[in-house]
Amino acid sequence: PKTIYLKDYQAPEYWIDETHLTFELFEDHALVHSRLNMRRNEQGAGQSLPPLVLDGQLLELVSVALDEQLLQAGDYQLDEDTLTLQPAAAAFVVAVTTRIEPQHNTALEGLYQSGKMFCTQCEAEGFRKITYYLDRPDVMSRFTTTVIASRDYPILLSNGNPVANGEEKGGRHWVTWEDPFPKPAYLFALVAGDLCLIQDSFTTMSGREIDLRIYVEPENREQCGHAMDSLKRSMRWDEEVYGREYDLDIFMIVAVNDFNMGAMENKGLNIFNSSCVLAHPDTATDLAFQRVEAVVAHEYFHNWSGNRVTCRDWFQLSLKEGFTVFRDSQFSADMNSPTVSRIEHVGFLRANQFAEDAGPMAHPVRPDSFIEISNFYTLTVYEKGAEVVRMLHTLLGEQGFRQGSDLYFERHDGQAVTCDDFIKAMEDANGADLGQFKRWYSQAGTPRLAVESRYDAAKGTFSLLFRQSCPPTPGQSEKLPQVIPVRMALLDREGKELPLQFEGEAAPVGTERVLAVAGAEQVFTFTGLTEEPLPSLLRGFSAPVKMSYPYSRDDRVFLAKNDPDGFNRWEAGQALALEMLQGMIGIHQAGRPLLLDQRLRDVFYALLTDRELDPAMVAEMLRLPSEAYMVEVSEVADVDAIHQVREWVRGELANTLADVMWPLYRDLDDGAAYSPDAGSMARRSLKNTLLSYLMLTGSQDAVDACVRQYVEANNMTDRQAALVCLVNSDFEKQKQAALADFAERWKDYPLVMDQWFSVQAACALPGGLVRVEKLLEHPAFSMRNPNKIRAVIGAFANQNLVNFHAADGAGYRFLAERILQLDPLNPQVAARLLTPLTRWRKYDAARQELMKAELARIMAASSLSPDVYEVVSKSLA
Ligand code: HT7
Ligand code: ZN
Repeated sequence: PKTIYLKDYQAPEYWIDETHLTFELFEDHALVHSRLNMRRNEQGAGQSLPPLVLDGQLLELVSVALDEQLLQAGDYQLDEDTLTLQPAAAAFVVAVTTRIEPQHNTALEGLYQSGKMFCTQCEAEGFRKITYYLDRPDVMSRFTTTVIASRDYPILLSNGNPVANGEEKGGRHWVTWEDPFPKPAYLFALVAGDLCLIQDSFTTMSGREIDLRIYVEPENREQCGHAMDSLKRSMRWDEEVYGREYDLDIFMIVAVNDFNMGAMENKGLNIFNSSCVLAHPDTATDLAFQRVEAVVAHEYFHNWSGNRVTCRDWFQLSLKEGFTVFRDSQFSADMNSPTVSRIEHVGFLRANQFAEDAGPMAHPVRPDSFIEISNFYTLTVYEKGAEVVRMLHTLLGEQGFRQGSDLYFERHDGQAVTCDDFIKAMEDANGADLGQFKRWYSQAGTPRLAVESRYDAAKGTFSLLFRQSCPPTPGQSEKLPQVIPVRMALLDREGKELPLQFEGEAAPVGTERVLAVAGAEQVFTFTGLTEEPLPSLLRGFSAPVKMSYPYSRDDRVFLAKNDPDGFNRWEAGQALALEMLQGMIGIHQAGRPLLLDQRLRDVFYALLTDRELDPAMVAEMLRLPSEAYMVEVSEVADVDAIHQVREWVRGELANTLADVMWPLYRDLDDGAAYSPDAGSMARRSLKNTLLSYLMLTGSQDAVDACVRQYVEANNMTDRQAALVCLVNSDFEKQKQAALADFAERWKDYPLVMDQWFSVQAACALPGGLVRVEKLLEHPAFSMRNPNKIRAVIGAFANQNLVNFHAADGAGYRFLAERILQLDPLNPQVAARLLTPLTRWRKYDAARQELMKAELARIMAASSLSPDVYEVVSKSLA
């Protein structure tokens, strides 16, 4: 496979002003007729006309015509990936007919069938599997699309507005759609099916009435209310916070069951994985409700950050994805608790993106090269990219950032641009120099920020010394200093924020500031301090770095109880727990008995007995650092020790605090009618965190409460939480009864069965692999459905660390076999499943050998997809 480099980017030789498509859909194939009004790119004018090289893959070419002349075989060249013609004039029309087989498209890229529905997924390079085209994001065209199908498919959709429809002979009908906004092919969409419609409307800030439509399979009709509500709130929020108004007359969402990712922002016709649309209290957990809200918002926000202003090339992917993730995280923070929402994001980033940044697939937010672009829809591009935009927001301030985004949208509306263009708009709107800041786009790896302090009592000064570095990553051995915004405060002995005055300043300015650390070493000195303060650093995780400061355990306890910044209270509690757990892992490995430092118990006691605190915050603070995060921060991760010590600490906390946990659990388990509001979600979150601790006591009272909660729950959050506790317990009878009941109750609900699968696949009790192999044989499991693959194989390999990393290597072998089985069917999903094997350097020598052997076995297989080849070859390099 060929590597593609950012440095080789060249503007296209031709533009496509208009794209006219006609799809004839049949039961065993589809015919796609395209008519492209093309024009030479003036940049190259003067020289002779270059050949026109159209992208196309897995297509059967039926006919090709140039300016209405049907071409013969010798008039064009056809190879596996391209169709080459020689135009005779600077403006011309190409007409192509291709034959494709959506029914056999298991890769779910291009036009495919999901159940009885036809749908498309064109990002990044799926359009070339539909017809020959200039399939690159900088070629933007106005699309007109006609879909012709049998009456068995009453709903025929594409981008834009419907402009005509009619009947054909033989029970067939057609609809024509016109999209007035030029767009790249990756935003093209088509849907045909027997779908039911949920309709609503939205009045924009300028008074236009937008027709909102959600199409789902009829049995899901009752599960769309939350998505519709989220959509309306997203539309209003984007107007209020970014001044962005929706531009077409219709906005459509379609839910499909077979989808490689979460959703897709096709212009005016978003296609969603049904897991990101459907939500009903009986079938979806609070977490699923929040995900629906976030994904609906994310796809909607793309209408501006991605569609109106798009990417010049795929190296710029974070231009739209990083910015849009930042926008959706701002929205989620505004809709929910901002602190809890940030805690969840940061927890996810640190456990997962940091691991990617430290592994063989590490790459900059704007990668320099790739083999298969689908492999670069990564946590680095999305999540770290969003952190980069967040840092801009922190450095420029709310108003400055808004001025920058206004300028960006105004300047580049209708264009395909680069990350540099985004930064330039931010610079120009603020008179700022972001030259050094741009290194965040080009340097991979997670920077380290070591902080020390010096207090000079005589002078009343307190200095913070910052030292930054960044470890080498593949292809980048040396790194230059980056601009690291550190939001901070100084606290007195009561935890009060002190006024902040830099040396040289006439008077203090506020009690919280952002320090822009730009040098490899940099000192900031504050004056007017009559006692040594305790710094509260990197508040809200103001930069995606690994920061260290020599806090004592008592400092951490103090901060966990007293920091006025909620995020840093959580952070101090996590750091305290992590430090203790790491110490205990060493003790456990040495075979010595474990003992719990009472300071952690004291922090927990304070949280459990202060009824003034936000229950969602308490739930977050009662959660110990995840196993995945503990692996990430380990030099050599001993997954068995991590699991055993962490569970032992959880058990100790449960046993010694059961007396205060029980009354709180009972208060929260008040039998109240279900409500989806944030307060009720927070109470459920704390209640279920407590239940999981109480179950660790192994008492009859606990299992009785758990079974009762399972049986009496009036919502899926409580029912699923109880199921998780039972599945992870030794109460065999109650466990089997709950699993059987759940499967029987929800056997006709694929998304609920996904939960049933993943709860079991993630269960850390011994025998995990045998259980997972049995799940693969369950009639509801299918290797053709990405959600099922993620629910069973993904949950096992990513969440069930002790079983996946079993010392005999059986977990690794199992995963490698599944990847080899899946690769010919769905390369994108197969490549994603590889992630846990790519992390082999984290483990002991014996496991490293076993993991590498499985990677080598995959590498040796014949005809690997470029997707899997790229990940495996880079992992072994
Ligand atoms: N922009 C969308 C990306 C996407 C995708 C990429 C590769 C393969 C399948 C895909 N489905 C969706 C989703 C988003 O970020 O909004
Ligand atoms: Zn996106």
